[in-house]
Amino acid sequence: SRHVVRAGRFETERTYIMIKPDGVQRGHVGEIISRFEKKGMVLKALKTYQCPKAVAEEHYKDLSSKPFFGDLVNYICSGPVVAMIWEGPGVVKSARLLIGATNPLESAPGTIRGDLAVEVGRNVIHGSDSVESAEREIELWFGDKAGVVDWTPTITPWVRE
Ligand code: IDP
Ligand code: MG
Repeated sequence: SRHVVRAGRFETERTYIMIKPDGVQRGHVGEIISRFEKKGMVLKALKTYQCPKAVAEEHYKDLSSKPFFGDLVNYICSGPVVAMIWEGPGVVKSARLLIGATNPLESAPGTIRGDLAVEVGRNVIHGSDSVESAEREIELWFGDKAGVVDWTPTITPWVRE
């Protein structure tokens, strides 16, 4: 019928978004999820997770030679994270814009980091930096596919043309 929204009608991409332990401890989970929902992105998976060191090291392996790598891994493993997959048109770049610059003192007001953080080592949230990184990170954090749901919101034609 004309009320049925067919999956696959719209071009989409996926990104890996993670609320880091400081964001969870400070009670910003709801606010952060709300920003992605309001934008029109679609939540495809969500879990709380106590990250083992090996997963944090693999996630940030490109930064393994940096002097802050050890602190970064300890930070990510310092408490539960909220791991998510979000989908939407150009969602990788769009999410990075919502998140703001890596250093929260340089993130624009209105961005998540610009509004909620002051230190690069406590910058509340992660978002994949490319489509390739997103697919790698989704495989790393959701490789078992548990909680990953392929669905299309019925309001999609009011968000997508
Ligand atoms: P991104 O999270 O904006 O993509 P990346 O350069 O990929 O930034 O760095 C990953 C994470 O490593 C940052 O979000 C931040 O938590 C941490 N980090 C980056 N640069 C520094 C630094 O100079 N000192 C301490 N931590 C850093
Ligand atoms: Mg990065």
